[in-house]
Amino acid sequence: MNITTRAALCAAAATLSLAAAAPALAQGSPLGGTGSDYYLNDSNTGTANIQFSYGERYDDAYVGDWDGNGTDTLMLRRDNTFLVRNSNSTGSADAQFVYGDPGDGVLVGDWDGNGTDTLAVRRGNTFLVKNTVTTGTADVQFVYGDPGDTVLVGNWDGQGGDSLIVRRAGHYFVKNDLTTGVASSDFYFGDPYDAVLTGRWSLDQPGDTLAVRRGNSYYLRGSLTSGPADVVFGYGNPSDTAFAGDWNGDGVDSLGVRRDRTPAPVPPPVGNQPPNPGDDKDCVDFPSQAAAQAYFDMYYPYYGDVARLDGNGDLQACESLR
Ligand SMILES: [Ca+2]
Ligand SMILES: [Ca+2]
Ligand SMILES: [Ca+2]
Ligand SMILES: [Ca+2]
Repeated sequence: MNITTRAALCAAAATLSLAAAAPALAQGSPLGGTGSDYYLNDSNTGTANIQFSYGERYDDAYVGDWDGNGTDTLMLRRDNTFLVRNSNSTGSADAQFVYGDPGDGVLVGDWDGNGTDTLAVRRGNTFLVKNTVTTGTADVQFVYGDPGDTVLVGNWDGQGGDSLIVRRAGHYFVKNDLTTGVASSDFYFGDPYDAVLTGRWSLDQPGDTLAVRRGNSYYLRGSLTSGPADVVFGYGNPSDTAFAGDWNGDGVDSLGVRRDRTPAPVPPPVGNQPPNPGDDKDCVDFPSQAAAQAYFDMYYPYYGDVARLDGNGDLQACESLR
C-alpha cells in the first residue's frame, strides 16, 4: 500500500467509524471479527472505495485469489463448507465446496505459485497442502514449528509460491519452501502481542513482508529484517477488524476492514422477572392509587396491563383512587 499524507488517512478515520470487532489476523488465516459489511481501499485517497456485504455476521472469512485473475476477494467458512465469491461486490457465493473436517484449522495460500489460492489444513504442527479445492490426499505434507505456534502465510522471497513464517512473540522464523526443516532466516519486529498483517506493500518489495497494528496505527516494514517500521500511518478506528489484499490486481496489497453494524440484542432481565399474575386484581383491591401504581409498574414491563388497571392507556393505574 502506498501511503499518502497522514492528513488524508485521518480522513479515513471519519469515513470508517466502525463498530467493535476483534483484532485482525494475518492473511492466510481467518480475518477474525464479525459483521457482513466490508470496506476496501486500494488507492491512496484515504477513503474506502469499495463497499459491499457478503455472508452472515458470524461467518469466518478468508482473503484470496480463488479464480487466479489477480484480484483478491473473500471466501466464507461455515463448519467445513466454503463459500467462494470472485468479486468484491454484494451478492451470493459464486461457488461452494466442502473441505476437511469442521474442526480443522485452515490456511489459505498460493502454495504452488500458479496464481490461485487454495487451502492447507493444519493439525498441530503438520500442514497438509492441497493445490486444488478438491477433497482428497494432500499434495504436500510437512512439519514446521511447534503445535502452538502462530503461523503467517506469504510469498516471502517473491519466488514460486507461498510458504510459512512461524511467529513467537516478536520473533519471526521465515521458511521459503514447503518442506520439513529449519528456518532460512529470522528477525524481530514489533511487540509480542501486536496484531500482524502480511502483504506486499510496494512494488519495490520482491515479496510479502509484515505490518503491525496498534490501535488504528499501522507500522509497515519493507523487508523481513529486524528494524523499525519504514512507514507509519493511521487508518480507521482501533475497533476495526483490518486485513490486507490486492483488491485491484496491481500487485500491491492494501487494507480492508470488516464492519459489524448489527446491534447487539438487548438481553432480557435475568433473575428477577415476576411470574404473570393474570387479571386477578381490580382497583378496589388497592388501598391507594400509589399501591395500584406500584402493582402496575411491577408487571407492565413484562406482561403489559394484565389486571386492566389503566383503562385510558396513560400508564397511570386506578386514577379513580386519587
Ligand atoms: Ca480473483
Ligand atoms: Ca496455487
Ligand atoms: Ca516463495
Ligand atoms: Ca492493489
